[in-house]
Amino acid sequence: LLAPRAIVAGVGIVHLFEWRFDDIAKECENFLGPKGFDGIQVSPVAECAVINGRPWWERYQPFSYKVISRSGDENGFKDMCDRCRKAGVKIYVDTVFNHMSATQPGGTIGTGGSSADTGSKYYPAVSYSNENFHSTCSVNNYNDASNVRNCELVGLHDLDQSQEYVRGKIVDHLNHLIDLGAEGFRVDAAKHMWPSDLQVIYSRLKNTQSGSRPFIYQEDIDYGGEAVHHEEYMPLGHVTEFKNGRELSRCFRGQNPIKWLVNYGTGWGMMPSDSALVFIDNHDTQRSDGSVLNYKTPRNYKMAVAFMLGWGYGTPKVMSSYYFDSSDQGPPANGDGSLQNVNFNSDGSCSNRVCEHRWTAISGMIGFANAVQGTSTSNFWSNGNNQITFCRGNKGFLAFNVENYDMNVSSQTCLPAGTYCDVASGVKNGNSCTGKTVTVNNDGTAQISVTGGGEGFLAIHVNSKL
Ligand code: LM2
Ligand code: CA
Repeated sequence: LLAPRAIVAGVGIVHLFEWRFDDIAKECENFLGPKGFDGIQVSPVAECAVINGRPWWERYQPFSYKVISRSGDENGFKDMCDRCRKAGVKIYVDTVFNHMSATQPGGTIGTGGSSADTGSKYYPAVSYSNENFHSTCSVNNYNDASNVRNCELVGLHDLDQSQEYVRGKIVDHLNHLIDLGAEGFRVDAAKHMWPSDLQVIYSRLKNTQSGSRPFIYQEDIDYGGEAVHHEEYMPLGHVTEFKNGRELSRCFRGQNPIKWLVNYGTGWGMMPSDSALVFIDNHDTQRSDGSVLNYKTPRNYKMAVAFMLGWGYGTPKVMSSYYFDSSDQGPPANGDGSLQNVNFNSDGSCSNRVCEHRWTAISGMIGFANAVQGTSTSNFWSNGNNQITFCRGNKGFLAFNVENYDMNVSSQTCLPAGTYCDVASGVKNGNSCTGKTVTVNNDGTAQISVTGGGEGFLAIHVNSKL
């Protein structure tokens, strides 16, 4: 008999954007579990419209609540949930229930073969018909909450969640995903639904297989100045904090001195840490928002992600992308339109995807975030401008250099004496480091150098000690 594998409570969600379920299951076993990731955001799993050119965004146009998409079917979903759970990794599903599809050309079918008369808002495979939707109008006035919530977002037929019938269909779908093994949900377009309706829907959800309430994070883009506020959603679950990506991108592009990070979080007008779901870029902003960093400027990007994972504000989510040149470009696909399996190089990087989550500096910071769980930030030091260092309890130490000159300082690391591997530049491998080493003296100080040629930051922690 095999002993049951311990469920490791990890830190950090990774969005495996447009991955197949079979690849995700393997990634849990081979990489995410061992590295200490908490969970995965999977792309919408419900049947959606098959749209010409197979853009990624067809998945935000549901045709039914059958679990069948280019990622796989219901059996594949369940198998993935089971295998990831055994590896200590949770599955969070991106769920789309603000709307169904927009009006599509006649003859368009869903990824599971279902048909719909989209022009008359008739989706027999759910089944929804015209009376279950708000009457047609366009979301075009963000100063008016009723317009935002009762009209169509970019032409997507807007469901009326105040109807008991509609609530029932949504609840059944989410509970079915829980039965199959989902541990939580990203709620797409939460801003476009009434919090009072969401509250009813969430309250009817089952506990998950791990015996807890589903982890819910609601997508609300709120930079301030609009009618809908994230405070309305905070009592219901976590809420996306979009300011995080913009602010940290400014900092790590050298547009705002990083000395100001001393009170990063609520001190910067962001929501309370225990409500905030934070990320640098997501699948939308990496394409559409030039004010956020993405994989295309890797050095700055890694610094921003590292700060997010190392500082301890909010629940962090890491993006894992495919390469794109234009915003509509779909994921790597085979000639028949099916999603390509993810392939790997001998160094562990992906060959047909970006896979930011496998970058040494980023997976290393997942290890850091696990090691420093439960500690607070202390000993913040800056050079008065663009170099900072700080401790996380006596578990971890971080240094960032955004100056265009080298950083060479003697720092208090708050760590026990010894030799540590820098997880920005390498990993601990037996009793040596593949990257830089740092020697901590008996008084906790160490000589820290962060130079132009490297990653722009340095991170050591108790589990990277030789
Ligand atoms: C979201 N969060 O609230 C998703 O993060 C975002 O990716 C979704 O938009 C959006 N809400 C709706 O679920 C994406 C994509 C849009 C795309 C929609 C629907 O960003 O560009 O809209 O999915 O597939 C596309 C066309 C748009 C057209 C619409 C309807 O780009 O021009 O509008 O389909 O045909 C006429
Ligand atoms: Ca709505």
